[in-house]
Amino acid sequence: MNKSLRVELLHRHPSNPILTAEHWPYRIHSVFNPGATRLADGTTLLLCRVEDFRGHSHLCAARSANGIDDWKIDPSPTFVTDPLNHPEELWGVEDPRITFVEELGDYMIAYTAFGRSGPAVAMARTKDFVTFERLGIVMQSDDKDAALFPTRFGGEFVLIHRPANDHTADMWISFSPDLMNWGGHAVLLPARLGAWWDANKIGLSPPPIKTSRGWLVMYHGVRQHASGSIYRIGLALFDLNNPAICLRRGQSWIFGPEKEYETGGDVPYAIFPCGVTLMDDGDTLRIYYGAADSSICLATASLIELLDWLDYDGSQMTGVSGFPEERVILGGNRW
Ligand code: BMA
Repeated sequence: MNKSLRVELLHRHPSNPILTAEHWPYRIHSVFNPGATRLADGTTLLLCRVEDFRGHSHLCAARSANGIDDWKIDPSPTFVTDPLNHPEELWGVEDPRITFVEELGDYMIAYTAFGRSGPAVAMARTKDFVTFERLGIVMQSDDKDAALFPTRFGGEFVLIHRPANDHTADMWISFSPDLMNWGGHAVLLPARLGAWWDANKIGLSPPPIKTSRGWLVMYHGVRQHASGSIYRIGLALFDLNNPAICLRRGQSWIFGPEKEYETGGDVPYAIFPCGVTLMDDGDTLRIYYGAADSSICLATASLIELLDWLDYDGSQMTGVSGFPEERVILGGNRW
């Protein structure tokens, strides 16, 4: 394919990877999949997944005035596992997604707690990324890739998450009056089938982004092939007032592993964004992603361009994401 004909929606920062194990003030194996937010003073905070030499992960905060370099990294782990009180964290805490909930005055962190029963979705709240209050498991295993919406809908908090079984991993939506009791579970966005880039296994990437046209959701699709898997990123748009309704879903992926730091590392061909920030121009997104489970990288995108692209490449959805139709038309099993 003529590379000049390719649509480049996400632009890699020239100084990628922006954070690696070498930057860390203490001894670690790798750093990847950071949650991101901008603090009240404009500082970018990354809550990074850090893997130690046991293979267990904890979270560590890195702060930067410009969100690109000169990171001030906490001198010791910021959010460590607490397996005595929270056995679900026995083997680590992973992949945080941060949502500031104005009503609570807190940053809510949805993360993967990895314990004997498998990965589960847990939540914690903080005001300062120094002290944290755990809410514990909110979705039992096997579940991950979760983030909270910043506002309630119809009086309820809303969570996107990704329960999985041996055959399928679709994105789900759930509702809660108090962040503890969850119900109204429904498939939000199903994995496609067959040859699609997002067949069989998908999951939320960063938390949903509010736009004038709806909630823009970046998600990862995992394509299995003979020598492993390829993680790629796609887009979908959900109704502003009812985020259970999918308005459009992109057909093509918009970002995939290409650079050496994405195709080589502990888990080659894995790109995994968990954090996004919006710049003061109201249009530029900074997407922070883990590359090959080995480093942290940055890509920028224009919100307007992403929405325009969805108009062009996306299919209009009716009901629940075209899921039943595809199952009937394409036939076959989901695995
Ligand atoms: C996913 C998650 C991510 C990880 C990716 C690639 O299932 O566990 O944390 O980056 O696999 O290994």
